[in-house]
Amino acid sequence: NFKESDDAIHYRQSAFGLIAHNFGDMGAMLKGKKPFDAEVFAMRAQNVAALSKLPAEGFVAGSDKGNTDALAKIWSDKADFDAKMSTFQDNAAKLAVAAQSSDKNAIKQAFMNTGKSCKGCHDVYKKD
Ligand code: ASC
Repeated sequence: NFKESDDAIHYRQSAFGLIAHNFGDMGAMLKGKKPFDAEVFAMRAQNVAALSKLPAEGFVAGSDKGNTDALAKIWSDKADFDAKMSTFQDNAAKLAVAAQSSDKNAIKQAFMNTGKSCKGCHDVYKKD
């Protein structure tokens, strides 16, 4: 229920920005660019899991026009796009669970799976 397609674009970009901030900090911890803080990491993983459910609402029909990197292919291949979005959400949920454990390998694997679902969608549906 957006008034203008610009509002939908702004909404999803805001959600993606929050996801990138949280996910990026987790990556910095896993890459040793900053100390690993399990509590902060788990909080960020929960943020990403919750935030992952937000952007989909912003992909309203016709919102490939305007200030966006979203490709029209999203709407012509909507079922595949939705499936990829759903995979991302599942992976983010699994990452939040893994982050509750102290199994660093499981955490890293879950983080990589989530990152792959970010990139997998960007490669196909985002302007470069
Ligand atoms: C990020 C970010 C993405 C993904 C992607 C993962 O931190 O902003 O778009 O990770 O690069 O491969």
